[in-house]
Amino acid sequence: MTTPLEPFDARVGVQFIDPDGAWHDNDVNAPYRELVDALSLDELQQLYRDMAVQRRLDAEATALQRTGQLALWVPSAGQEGVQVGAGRATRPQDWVVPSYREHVVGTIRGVDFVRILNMLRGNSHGGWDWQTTHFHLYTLVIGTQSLHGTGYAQGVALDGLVGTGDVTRDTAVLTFFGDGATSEGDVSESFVFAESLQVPEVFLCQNNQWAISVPVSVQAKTSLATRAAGFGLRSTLIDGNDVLAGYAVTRAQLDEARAGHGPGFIEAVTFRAGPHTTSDDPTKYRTREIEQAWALRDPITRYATWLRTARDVSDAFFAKVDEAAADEAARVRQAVRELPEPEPASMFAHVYSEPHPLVEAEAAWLADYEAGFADPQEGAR
Ligand SMILES: Cc1ncc(C[n+]2csc(CCOP(=O)(O)OP(=O)(O)O)c2C)c(N)n1
Ligand SMILES: [Mg+2]
Repeated sequence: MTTPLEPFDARVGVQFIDPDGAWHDNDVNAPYRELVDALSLDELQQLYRDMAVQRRLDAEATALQRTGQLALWVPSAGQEGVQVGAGRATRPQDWVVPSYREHVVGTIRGVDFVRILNMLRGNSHGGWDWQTTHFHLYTLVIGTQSLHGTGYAQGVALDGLVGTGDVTRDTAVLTFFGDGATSEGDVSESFVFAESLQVPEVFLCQNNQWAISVPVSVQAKTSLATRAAGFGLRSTLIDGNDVLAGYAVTRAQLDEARAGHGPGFIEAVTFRAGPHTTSDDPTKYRTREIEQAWALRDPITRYATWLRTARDVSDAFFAKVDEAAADEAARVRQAVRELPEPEPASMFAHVYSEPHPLVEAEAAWLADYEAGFADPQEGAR
């Protein structure tokens, strides 16, 4: 049972707010300071609201899975800092290519959380409108979305949507994956293509310390940010549990990509506080001591402390957020229970855009099989 326990080293990575909620200025975060200073109090509070509501929804979704309403839940508790920061750093025209854990990025982009749970209930292979939200569908095949993101970013560049100087037009692709995914060939290939073609893409690696039961210390002997720099990517290490570092660095990296300065990489050091999924039992491979050490670095508590002490945010604000989170959880609970059952044949729709003989044969087999359960008396009544 091994995993790094060292505190985040703010001498090499970007961190504004430390685990105690204290603010830091130094040479490493100085280039991003202006972006943080530009945030209004409303925007700062929105970052908190996003994180706190998602934490509540995470608990709700776990309960829904445990009561048989979902087939599976993929928790994101502990990772809200970088996810919210990065989601809020995108511009409307940008495209997000997620893996399967970036639920709050989806809701920030306008996806109803219920649509995500509809998929995890087993009702759909996807089920949200990625074209209007610019939040692509989840992929469970580790690392493959990295290549999709690079191809998409190449298309964006071919469409002339890079480096025009128009902030409402210039577009970047933000691609998410985990620490474990960096060991996949697809991710290395996407780095090579992105760098050689200079596509407008930012790779955001959430190093949550684990690839299911395998600690990152097994996958890499240098930091992942160092490895990415070896591919020539503009690479930045950040404290992924500091929402302001997540926001400012992603914003700066996306700005560079949109301006036509090629791809970038962010390693966000964070921690998956819960299990890999509801099918996993982390007590089998990590100690309570590790979980407690990381709980002290939680992204939400440190940010709340900073908002209270540095921005005089009052108890009333936090109480209102708790209320809003409980209301949203209640809405989601009811909506999930009321989701209509899909037609079995719908699983064959959208596999290919054109009719496909193999899919047609499988659909016909299922129809025949289902017909075998028909009540022979039914026609006679
Ligand atoms: C190609 C492939 N290999 C193996 C798996 C099984 N698998 C599912 S999640 C996972 C670990 C991924 O870890 P990481 O990339 O760190 O992302 P995290 O789940 O920690 O967010 C593995 C190996 C898979 N889904 N796809
Ligand atoms: Mg991981």
